[in-house]
This record gives sequence, structure tokens and C-alpha cells, in this order.
Amino acid sequence: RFPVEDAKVSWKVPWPEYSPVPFVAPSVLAAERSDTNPNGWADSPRPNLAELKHRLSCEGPLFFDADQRPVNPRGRTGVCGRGMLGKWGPNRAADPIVTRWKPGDKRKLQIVAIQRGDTGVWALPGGMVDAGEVVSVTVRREFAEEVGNMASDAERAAFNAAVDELFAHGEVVYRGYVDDPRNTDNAWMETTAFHFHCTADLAVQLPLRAGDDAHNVTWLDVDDAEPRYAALYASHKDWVD
Ligand code: RP5
Ligand code: MG
Ligand code: MG
Repeated sequence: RFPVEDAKVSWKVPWPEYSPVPFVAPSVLAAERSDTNPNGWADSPRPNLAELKHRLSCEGPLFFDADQRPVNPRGRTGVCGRGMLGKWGPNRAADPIVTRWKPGDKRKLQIVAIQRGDTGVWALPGGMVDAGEVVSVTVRREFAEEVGNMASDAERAAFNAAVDELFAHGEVVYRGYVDDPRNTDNAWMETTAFHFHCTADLAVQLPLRAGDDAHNVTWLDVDDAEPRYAALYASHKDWVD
């Protein structure tokens, strides 16, 4: 990345020398939608204005640079292009915040947290919204993929029954920009974070097993003295707090 100090993040600060590094990950290039790859999850190499007009951002209307690329509403990142993200502009995700009172200590909350396979950092078990999917479906699908990697049909049935009950009552606690390390000047993460509270009885029936892009899963203390919680991925700690 081109180094950007805090005082120069805002686009309102003139900075003629600013020269972000262009980058598109090979995994994104390989997934670009085209006539030969109609089901690709990534946008075409050139931003398509007709398509982008319908891409809603929680941050307000999209603005475009001279190359018709959407501009990151929160400012400069030091990288231009899509980087590791598939879509120009907002890339939508959903995040489940599943809480319970810590067994034996009713004054302490815990959350279901996973260790990300890409960076090794602990995070909420969230993920990207698939094409045509509503976020309330994404949040459950990602939870099941990342922490419900069950070893047997019986275990899977127990997990699904517990999740049916758990996800029946949820509340949106955050909707907007994510301070994700993959963000660029032209592509960024936005999410909807849902809160689901798990009773002690239900927690006993909810088996947790990491899967997909999660390497580990645990009930993690919501406590700044817990290093994995203090260093939670991107802006995840802000929403839990
Ligand atoms: C974060 O990246 C979101 O808050 C969500 O947790 C996650 C989605 O990306 P993947 O986990 O699919 O990489 O910005
Ligand atoms: Mg996932
Ligand atoms: Mg994920």
C-alpha cells in the first residue's frame, strides 16, 4: 500500500502526490463474470455503471473517480482497484453476534468467535452475501458453514434444531461500513450485524465445530483483558461492545 497517514485519509485533504498501488488479486481475476464464466462471483474488470447504479451503499450515494470507479466513502487506503474483493464499491456481508452468559459467571458475556483461516485473527463467523440472497439468510448460512461443520447426521440435526431456535429472535445492531483490511479506494466491505442471545440450556444443545474458512471456534469472553477479544478482526469488537 501507498502509506497514508491519518491526517491524509480524507479525500477533502488535497494531496496531489497520492499514488495508490493498483491491485487485483489473482483469485478475483479468475472469478470475473464474463460470457465464458457467467456464474463468476467477481465483477467484470471495467466497472459497469448501469450495474453499479443499483448497488446500494449504507454510506449514501456512490461517487465515482475519473475512471468511473466507485470511491471509498471513508477515504484513502493506499490501494486502488478491487484488491482481494470481488465487487466494485460496497461488498456486502452479514455477521452473527451470538452471545451467552458465561457458565458459572452471570456477569460476563461470551460470544461465538472463529479464528480466520486467512489471517489467523479471531472474528465473528460472518461472510459475504451471495447473489440474490437476503442478509437474514446469509447470516444463518455463514454461521452454519463456519461453526456448524458437524461430523454426523445426528450432530447436524442437533445443530440445526438449536440454530432454528436461536435465530428465531434476532436484532440488527449495526449496518454499514466495515474497517476491513481488504478495503481499497474502490472496493470496501459493508455488513449487517445481527445479535442472537443463547440461553444456557440452548448453549448446551449447540455443538460448535469449525468449518470452511474458519480454523477454530470457541465461546470467547467479551473482555478487553482477553487478547483474542481485544484484537477482534476489523470493526467486529465495536459492534459487540
Ligand atoms: C468482514 O469480513 C465482515 O464483517 C465479515 O465478517 C467478513 C466477510 O468476509 P469473509 O469472512 O467471507 O472473508 O468485513
Ligand atoms: Mg464464510
Ligand atoms: Mg467468514
